[in-house]
Amino acid sequence: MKSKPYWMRVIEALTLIFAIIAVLSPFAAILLPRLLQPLSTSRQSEIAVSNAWVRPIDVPASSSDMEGMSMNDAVTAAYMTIENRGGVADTLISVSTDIATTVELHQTQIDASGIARMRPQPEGIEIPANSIVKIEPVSYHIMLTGLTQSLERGESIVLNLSFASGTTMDISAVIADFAPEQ
Ligand SMILES: [Cu+2]
Repeated sequence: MKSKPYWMRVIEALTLIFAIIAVLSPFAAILLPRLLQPLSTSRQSEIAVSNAWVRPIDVPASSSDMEGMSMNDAVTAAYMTIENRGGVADTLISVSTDIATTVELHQTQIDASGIARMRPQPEGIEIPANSIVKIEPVSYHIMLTGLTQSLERGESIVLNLSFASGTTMDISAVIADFAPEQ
C-alpha cells in the first residue's frame, strides 16, 4: 500500500492545527478578558479597591528567630478605598496576608478625653450600596500583627480581602508613610 505523499501529510497537520485553534478560540475570548482585568476589581460584586497602602515597619532579622515572641511585637496598619458600585450592600469581613500572622479590622475612635482608641470590628466593615468607604487613619485601619518581614518604603505587599457576598480578591498595597496621590 502506497503511503501518503509528504505534502498531503503537511496539509492534514495544518488542518488539524487550525481545527484546534477554531475550537479553543471561543474559550480564549471568554478567559482572556478575565485574565486582563485589573487585580483590584471584581465582576461578581462590583467592589473596587483603590489607593491601598501600608505603613513601613522594620522587623529585626533576629526577632523572627525567637519562636514568634518579639516577632509579634511588630505591628503596622493598612489603608484603602473600597467602592461598592452595586445596588446591594456588602461587608469586608476579613483580610489575610503572607507577611503577618494576624490581621484585624479596627475602628479608631476618639474618646471623651480626646484619646484615640482602637476598637476591633469583628462583624467587619460595611460597604453600603453605591458608596465609597475610606479605610483611612481617622476612621478605620487594617491592623497587621506578627509581621514576618520588614516592610520597605516603595515596595508593595499583597492583601487578600474577603467579603460577606463571597467575593475574595487579592490587592496590592504600596508601602508608604502616606496615602498615595489619587
Ligand atoms: Cu488597630
